[in-house]
Amino acid sequence: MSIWFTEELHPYYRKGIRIKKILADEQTQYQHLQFVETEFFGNAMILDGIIQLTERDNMGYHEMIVHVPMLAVENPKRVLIVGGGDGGSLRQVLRYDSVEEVVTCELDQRVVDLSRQHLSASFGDPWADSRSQLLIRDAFGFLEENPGTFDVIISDTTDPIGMAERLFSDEFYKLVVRALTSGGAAATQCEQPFFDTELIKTIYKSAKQLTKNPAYYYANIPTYPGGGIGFMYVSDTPWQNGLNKAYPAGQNNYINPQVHQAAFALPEFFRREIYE
Ligand code: SPD
Repeated sequence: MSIWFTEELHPYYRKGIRIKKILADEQTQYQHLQFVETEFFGNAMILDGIIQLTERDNMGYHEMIVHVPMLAVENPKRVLIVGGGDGGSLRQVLRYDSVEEVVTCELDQRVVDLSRQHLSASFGDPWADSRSQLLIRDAFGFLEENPGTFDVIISDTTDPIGMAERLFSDEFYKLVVRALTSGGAAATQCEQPFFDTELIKTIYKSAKQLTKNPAYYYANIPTYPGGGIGFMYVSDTPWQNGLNKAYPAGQNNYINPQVHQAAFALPEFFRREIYE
């Protein structure tokens, strides 16, 4: 079998990848969850028709959403991942020897179960690490119950549609900042400069009211709309604190010192929209 999977996140833009095999296809309590084997990108996870990750290009996403805040903070010990049920962010966080505890707050147990089955060749089994704790619950309540607790928070979410829309709200950012320790840092999945300018602008405004040094940065990921995605760094600690720090043990496939710095350089139309 060889078929094209076409994603239409936006009504004016489509992209496609060629698929070899459907590995899993089920309606969970929350969403339509699919795993497919692709021609070029390895296995991929698709939620409600939107590609969440592929084995071949997820490194740009997971290394950037994790290492930028982790390197900025001195010896991060307690980390919270909001979403992230595929385990890609968890795997990167666990590379740090300073980390004592990582809590992942994921709503859908099936995302974790099927990711363990279909992504293990790339991710291993980060859930088996004794420092990792999985909570199957909504992150809002957990954030409310844990002020001043986490050195790093990573919001590794789907797009702002349906139940995930709240994870892009001012209310959510307030809770995230409140749950950070002093000097702690968060990084959030923050969409695409061309397609989501207004949303990103609004989120930057919230982040600016809540912290001293928020900044937007970007990574290239061919299977996402527009070929990439951005992140909001949210902290009083400048992101530049993470430059020239030693990377944790293990191999990086995307981030290096030059990419780390350059990720914060924004195209002029977008820089103006966000920062002026
Ligand atoms: N438009 C696709 C956005 C996907 C963001 N979620 C990625 C999850 C990877 N852990």
